[in-house]
Amino acid sequence: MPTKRRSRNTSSRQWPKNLLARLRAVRQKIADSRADALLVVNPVDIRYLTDFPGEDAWMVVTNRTVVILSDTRFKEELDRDHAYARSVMRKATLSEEVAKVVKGQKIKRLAFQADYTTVTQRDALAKHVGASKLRAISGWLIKQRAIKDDNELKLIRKAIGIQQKAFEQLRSQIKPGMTEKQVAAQLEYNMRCLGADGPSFPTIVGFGANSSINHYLPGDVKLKKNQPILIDFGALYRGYCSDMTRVLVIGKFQKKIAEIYRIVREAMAAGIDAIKPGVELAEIDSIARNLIKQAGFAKRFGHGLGHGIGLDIHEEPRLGAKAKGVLEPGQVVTVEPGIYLPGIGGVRLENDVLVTKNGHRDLCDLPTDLESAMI
Ligand SMILES: [Mn+2]
Repeated sequence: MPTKRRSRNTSSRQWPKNLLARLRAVRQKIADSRADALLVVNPVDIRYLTDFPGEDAWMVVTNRTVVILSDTRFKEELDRDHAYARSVMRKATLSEEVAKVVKGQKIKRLAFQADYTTVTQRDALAKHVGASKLRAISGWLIKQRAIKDDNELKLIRKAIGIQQKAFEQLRSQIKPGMTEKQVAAQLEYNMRCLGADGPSFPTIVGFGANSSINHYLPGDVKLKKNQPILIDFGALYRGYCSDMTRVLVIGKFQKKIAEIYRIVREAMAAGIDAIKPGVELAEIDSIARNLIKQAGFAKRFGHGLGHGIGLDIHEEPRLGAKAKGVLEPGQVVTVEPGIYLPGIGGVRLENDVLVTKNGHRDLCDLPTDLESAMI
């Protein structure tokens, strides 16, 4: 069923306001760097600037125009939903089509995204556009995308809403004898039924000792009572990701798991409490990490405390010991401390937190107390 927004955009040649603000910021960057245009090759960035989610597309942004280089598979969608951008159904290779735009728009300096352009693509661009016209740039959109606008926040909140509802449903569906794969499938099914476009990444479900493996792939083992069940998952909603981790048990946690659960919960709360604009990213990590260190588990928490979420499941800013910079209003970050005991099990808890003007807002509100973890 077409959404409200779609029908409003039908055949509209007016740029949606929220996209126009994003485009202006990019154009400022282009002007500041004394280029005439930016070639966008990262599909996520194309979506960010135009709302067009299609694959195999490149895009050229100049001061006056935006040209999406796509192909006929996407023509109907582009004409119907994204008529505010110029689209070209390409006949030649992408770099040859870029060369045509460069010529047509009299572009002398074309900035391109060094972080997403392969060496082969750069060589082809050099051949067709001319090496002297190319300027490699890095980081522009990553930095811009770290600060979410109201429209993005709405979509992230929607993804989080689906994620949480799906998890609540799962609590009553999860039964001894189910496999990790079945639990993951049920959760992803719940999210889809609640309106998600899919999971924001492949769902992690680990039973028992498997819960200590950070990026575990669900397997065929069957759930037993009193085993920790680590579930790390998220919903994708119109391109935007949510991310959450909880640990459940049918019955009771063994003593060691209950012990690390309490420590991780405290570390998570301390990390979230510390979030406000101007605080060093590394400081947030160390506040949470110190609690785990003091409890004697420093070596059992190997990864960073968190990361930004948005159109990518992992994006800027990173909350880690080596992260540079400070938190800024509009960023949405995960806070996800963990303690992993090989052969025994692991606990990680993760919420998504918005940096506000004066502090933060925890966008996740499912409980984390030990009693709520027991089914
Ligand atoms: Mn995460």
